[in-house]
Amino acid sequence: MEPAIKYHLIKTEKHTGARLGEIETPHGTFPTPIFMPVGTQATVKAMSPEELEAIGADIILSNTYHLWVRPGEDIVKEAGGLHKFMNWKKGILTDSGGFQVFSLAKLRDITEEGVHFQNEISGAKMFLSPEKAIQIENDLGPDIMMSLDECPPFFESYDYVKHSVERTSRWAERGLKAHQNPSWQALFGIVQGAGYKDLREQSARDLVSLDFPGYSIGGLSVGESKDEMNRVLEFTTPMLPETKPRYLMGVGSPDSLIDGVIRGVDMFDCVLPTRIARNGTCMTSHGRLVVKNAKYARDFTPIDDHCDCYTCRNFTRAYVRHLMKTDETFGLRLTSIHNTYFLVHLMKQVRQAIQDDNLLEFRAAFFEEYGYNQP
Ligand code: PRF
Ligand code: ZN
Repeated sequence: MEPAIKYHLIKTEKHTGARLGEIETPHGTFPTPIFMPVGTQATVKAMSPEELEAIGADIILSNTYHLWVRPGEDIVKEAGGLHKFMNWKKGILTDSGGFQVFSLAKLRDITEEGVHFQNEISGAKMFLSPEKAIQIENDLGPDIMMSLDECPPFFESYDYVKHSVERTSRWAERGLKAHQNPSWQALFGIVQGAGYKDLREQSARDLVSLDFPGYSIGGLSVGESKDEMNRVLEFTTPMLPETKPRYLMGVGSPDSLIDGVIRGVDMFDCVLPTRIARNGTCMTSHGRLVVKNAKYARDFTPIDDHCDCYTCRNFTRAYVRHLMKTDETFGLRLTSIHNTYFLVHLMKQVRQAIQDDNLLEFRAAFFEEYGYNQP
């Protein structure tokens, strides 16, 4: 059987582990490394699919957990799947729901069978098992789906993380068995293990032996330092097959994207650009800009003079500030479009730098201009 997705490694950058590649999916082929905007509720907040496509987004992330709770995967299935339901014609990846249950539900109980928790909206008792997560994802119909995993706190004890990793491996195997559509939906396994090298190794070994079409790296950007994250990535990516894509979950600050790519990561997602956009914070080539600040009241220049997005081509800081100050929804659209464009465009520049074998120079110049400390 042909796999649902195909990864082609085009080249590895000369001085780093950065990979230029391509992923073929049933909804188009996209270049890697790539940033995936987050559309939790089957919408990337404040943006239409047409706007997303104009920005250059090729694949978005959505959430099993949220769509299971509302409107229910049966309704999405009846609509003809998530692509039809939301009218998005390019790639979709869904997270499995485990991480959302762990971060959102107050009352929860993890057992070998799965996770019991209370729905925050209705108060109803719910149960998510590895098989249930797969059934929901099969019904939603994304191109790429995730196994149910447990994401333990980064500084959890070795013993706890060891048992957790072993259970996540068993859950991955159960999910693989339950998967009904391997010919058109690619199921990824998720490597866990917190900061413990041997546990990351055990997790990677277990999952690689199950031969997933791609591997996610979970359990990072959960409160540890950037140095810690880079240290873990540095030893984890070499444990994964060169022939499959690697996806670092929930990471999207510009510095972490670049540092992840340098360590061999191919895919990223994060709510960061859209979330901060809605409170008026813009990412620019010169660092973060809080557009609501009084100093922009009479600033008739674009948010970012280096940016070619719809917002920067057509509107000024003064105007966007006014919209944000008056709670106009158009303001949210303009800042969301700009920030999403910024990260999608950053990854385009990163791919060019890999092509040109000058990613470290690109990093140094970008960090300098953005105001990050080096190295
Ligand atoms: N597991 C899953 N989703 C996630 C994570 C994880 O570890 C993270 C951690 N950064 C974000 N989203 N399933
Ligand atoms: Zn812009």
